[in-house]
Amino acid sequence: MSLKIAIQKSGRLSEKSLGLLAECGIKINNGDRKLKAEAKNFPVEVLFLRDDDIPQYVEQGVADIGILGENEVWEKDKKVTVVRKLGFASCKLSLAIPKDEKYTGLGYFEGKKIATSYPKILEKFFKEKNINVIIEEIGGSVEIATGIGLADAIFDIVSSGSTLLMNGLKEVEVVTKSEAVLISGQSLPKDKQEILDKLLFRMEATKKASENKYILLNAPNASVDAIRKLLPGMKAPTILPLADEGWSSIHSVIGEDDFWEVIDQLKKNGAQGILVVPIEKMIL
Ligand code: PRT
Ligand code: ZN
Repeated sequence: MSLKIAIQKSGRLSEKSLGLLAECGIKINNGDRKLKAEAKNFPVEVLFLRDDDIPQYVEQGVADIGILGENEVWEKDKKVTVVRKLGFASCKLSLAIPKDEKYTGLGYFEGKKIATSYPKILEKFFKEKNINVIIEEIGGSVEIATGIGLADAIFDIVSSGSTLLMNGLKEVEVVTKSEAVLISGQSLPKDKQEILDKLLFRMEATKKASENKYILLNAPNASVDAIRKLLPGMKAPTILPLADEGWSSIHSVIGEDDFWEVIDQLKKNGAQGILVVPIEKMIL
């Protein structure tokens, strides 16, 4: 029994998807880029597919879970469940028009022709806004559609914005934002669900670890109380006496986002020899 995970064969998501599995301790040997590979040390089998096909395979149970952009999940609209957001491959799905056009708000698009690879998402958006548009579905190179006279505007993925810039376009509306997600079929058999739960537990431990740092410092005993309040830690900080009389060593965990600010306050309270080190896994 193994859990079948579909990931993108080659593209923007492939390396990060494999990296995520590796961080969870799942080693996959796919040197020759086959269609399938078994993990060595965890009951999973990885299927390498085009991202567009992943929702369908997961709905049909050919794969049990999959990793892909949320934009593809919305567009394909299959019966799958988003189990977890993964925090990579973040992008916007935006409307863009030729840069010299005067943009007057969403009403600008009434009766306009818009080229996109995401017709369903776009149709739903304009339907909700009660605006009639003509949607021209194309498979790729959407950014050239206005330049060659195929459409008045485009709806596409935007990341840095440089593709739009290079094609003489400007972003005028961000319709939605997307990132990589983990999806599963709507009901997994119990034994597969158990493997998925283990995998999710590992992902959570890895994510928590990346958001936190381990901090060690020395402080005069008189400051220990003040410093304890600054470093609540997972339960409470560890405080150990130093060989030097009157000094203690304090160990704790601190959020990646807070640590610069707290470090200033620690120094004000007499902390010395502050070390901040990465955490590999964190289990609460
Ligand atoms: O072959 P396969 O079908 O598997 O791959 P694909 O070509 O459909 O997808 P791929 O690998 O290009 O992208 C996979 C997923 O990555 C997408 O579905 C998004 O969820 C996510 N993602 C994140 C992006 C981008 N950022 C991105 N910048 N996907 C595409 N782009 C393209 C965009 O289409 C446009 O052409 O990059 C260009 C815009 O980038 P900037 O930086 O110039 O704005
Ligand atoms: Zn694709």
